[in-house]
Amino acid sequence: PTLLETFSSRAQTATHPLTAYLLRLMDLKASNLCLSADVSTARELLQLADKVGPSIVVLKTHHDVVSGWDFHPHTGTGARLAQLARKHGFLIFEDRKFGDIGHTVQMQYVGGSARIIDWAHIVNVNMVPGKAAVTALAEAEAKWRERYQYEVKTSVTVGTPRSDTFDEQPEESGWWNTDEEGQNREGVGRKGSIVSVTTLTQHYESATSPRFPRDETKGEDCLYAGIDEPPIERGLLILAQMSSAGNFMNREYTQACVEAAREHRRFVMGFVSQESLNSEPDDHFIHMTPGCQLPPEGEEENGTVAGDGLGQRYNTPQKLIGLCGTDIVIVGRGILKAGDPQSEAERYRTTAWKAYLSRVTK
Ligand code: S5P
Repeated sequence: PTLLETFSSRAQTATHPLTAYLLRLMDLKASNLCLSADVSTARELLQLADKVGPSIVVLKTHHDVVSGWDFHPHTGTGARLAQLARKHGFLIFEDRKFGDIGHTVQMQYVGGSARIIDWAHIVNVNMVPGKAAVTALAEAEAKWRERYQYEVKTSVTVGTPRSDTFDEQPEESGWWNTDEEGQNREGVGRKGSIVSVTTLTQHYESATSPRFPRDETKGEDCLYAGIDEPPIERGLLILAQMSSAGNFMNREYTQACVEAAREHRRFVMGFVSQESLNSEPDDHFIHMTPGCQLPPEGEEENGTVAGDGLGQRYNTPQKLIGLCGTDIVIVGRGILKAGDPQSEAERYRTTAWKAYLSRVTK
């Protein structure tokens, strides 16, 4: 698309279903703001997400800087974030910057305590190890989705469930592979017990698992009833350019990122970059841009704001959205350090949205 094309029109042509969804959401909420929720406790994170939720379309996390992160798959921090995401209408972007060989990044994406894929709609990759990291993540997502769909659809009963409430599950409960009729399906219950897949599905539906979202989004506690749940497809952003001074991502490297994205259009939503990288007619990528701040209220804007003394450089939404042609600004400390983050987020939302409007009506 050209820089003049509106988000709602791009939603029609986007290749990735989650990108199409996000563009519709942006149009609906009049927001192209992503909050980088870099706070240090899970409590702060959840409070912040609830307060700032109405102003944003994406909430970016670094789950590994948060103390007290609860890893429970259905009631933990990820699941609760997913619930807030449905309530306010935003997507969760775990800024994990995967940067290892394919096999390792697959494990980091779907496994471990964090099980990132279960609660994060979007993740990103640092493509330094090569394109295989992108292929590997795409493969892991496809497998995960297949299993998700299988779990939702299947209704085979084997054995009896141990307990009706997840919250009461004892320490040793978790995910186990069941055998016999339940062949190689994952189950939840006391180690070794066989759990019915039907019951599992019901469990999920009654819990707040992001993998089995409740219908409540369409209910009254959803502020954005005009939009359905996001599609189950997960999305990847390739880190193609960085905001920090002296980074090593040169033109050639950025171009390799664009090529990798083109090779995986059904999984790669776009880029974390400092400018628009769409150049061919088939490029329908979305661009999210960190290193963004506004000058203090009342002060004149000239495109840049002083850095943080640790290499971070800042440009204004007007410059990034209006001139460089990116789509979503990612703002952390600009909002977090304000006396009232909620109203500061609104100030960023309106400024970034104005920059978008003036770009498409040029
Ligand atoms: O090039 C980049 C890419 C990223 S994802 N530069 C960045 O600053 N980021 C992230 O954006 C960074 O990890 C941090 O979470 C956020 C910027 O935060 P701020 O407080 O400087 O706005």
